[in-house]
Amino acid sequence: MQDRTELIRQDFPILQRTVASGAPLVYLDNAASSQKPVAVIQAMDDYYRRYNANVHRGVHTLSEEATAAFEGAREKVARFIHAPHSRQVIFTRGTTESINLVAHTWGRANLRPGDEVLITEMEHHANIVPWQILRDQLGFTLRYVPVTDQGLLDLDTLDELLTERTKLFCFVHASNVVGTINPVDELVARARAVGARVLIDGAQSVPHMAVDVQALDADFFAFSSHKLCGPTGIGVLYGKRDLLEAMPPFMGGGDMIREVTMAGSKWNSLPYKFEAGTPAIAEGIGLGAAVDYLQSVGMDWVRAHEQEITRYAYDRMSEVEGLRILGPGPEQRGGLIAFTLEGVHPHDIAALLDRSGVAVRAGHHCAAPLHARYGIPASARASFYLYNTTAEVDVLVEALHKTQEVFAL
Ligand code: 7TS
Repeated sequence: MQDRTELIRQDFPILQRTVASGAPLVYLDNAASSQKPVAVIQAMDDYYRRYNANVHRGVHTLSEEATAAFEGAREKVARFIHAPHSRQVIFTRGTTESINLVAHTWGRANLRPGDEVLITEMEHHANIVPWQILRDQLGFTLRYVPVTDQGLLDLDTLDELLTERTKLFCFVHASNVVGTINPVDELVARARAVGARVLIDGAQSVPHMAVDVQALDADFFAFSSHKLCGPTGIGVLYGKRDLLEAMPPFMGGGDMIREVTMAGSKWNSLPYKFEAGTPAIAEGIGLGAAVDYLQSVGMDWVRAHEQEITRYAYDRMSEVEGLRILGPGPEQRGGLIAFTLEGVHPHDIAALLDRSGVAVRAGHHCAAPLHARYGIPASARASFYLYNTTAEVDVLVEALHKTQEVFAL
């Protein structure tokens, strides 16, 4: 496994650099954004150098080539997540926009006072705030599944929280703070039993494990390209076809219409109905290259590698005195560990780790309600990906010991 990782590391030029202190980069902030392999950088460079043009418009060679590459990327993404058809893959700016799209279109068309939307206490703000805004406008009720001390969803509460009033159940597949991989099958089955639709936030799952949106039976599924070795500025909303067909458009403009007169307009077919304006073309092509890259490595390998690193990190970090890990044991989590260190503010942890070349994130990770649930304002977080090694975990643990010594003085 170690040899394979060394080969993978060579695909990521940025991993060769040092940081301001002169230490080699140990990049453990993958839950915020991942690094990019040469294949992705080259695919985008190639588009700009050789066939840069707008898509879906021109009949000239460059536009046809750009359209073929952009739509080819959509096909790749569809196969990657096992969508029945690429027209169910809608390109957005990212997970945040995908969830807002569902709120603005499906939500507005289907939710009214007396209805309930159920989310959870472990959601990223992207899966909380759009529902709060819509609730304030439409007058439905927003409810939250509580999280246990161990960082699991408290499923005992579902009997009371999931009722025939629940129209939509939105939950994160893998948490960006406690790391928990939620029991999607059970959650979807419970939603189905009361006739609720399901939206799954896959921002932290699709980059790290094989995902089959049909097997999960998701009605809506959202994720971002930049966390899976692709560029920023593009992401995906997958939806069941009948739902997407019935939904009104999101934004109005070019590409999303079939016909426009001064009296009114008719909408284009899927996925274009939801893609107004010139899309992020280079980014779409880059995302396609990222999917190819991850598939060439194999998502089962990525998951197994991260499990090994996470188990190792969990054990080694547990040795550090005063260090408290948020969330469940390594078996129930994805490849990240958020933690606090007694007597040291998480921002100070991150700043001191940076001196040793270790990049981690500190803050509430856009999950303020979850931190409030644990009675802490912030945490530090190490998050792993396919190119990380156990040797890098050793650098992290060594730097954590140093941090503690600095603050013990
Ligand atoms: N949902 C989850 C579970 C996330 O982790 C994130 C980003 C998002 C939604 C939003 O994704 P975006 O691409 O639209 O911004 N999470 C993080 C994080 O944990 N640190 O930085 C970004």
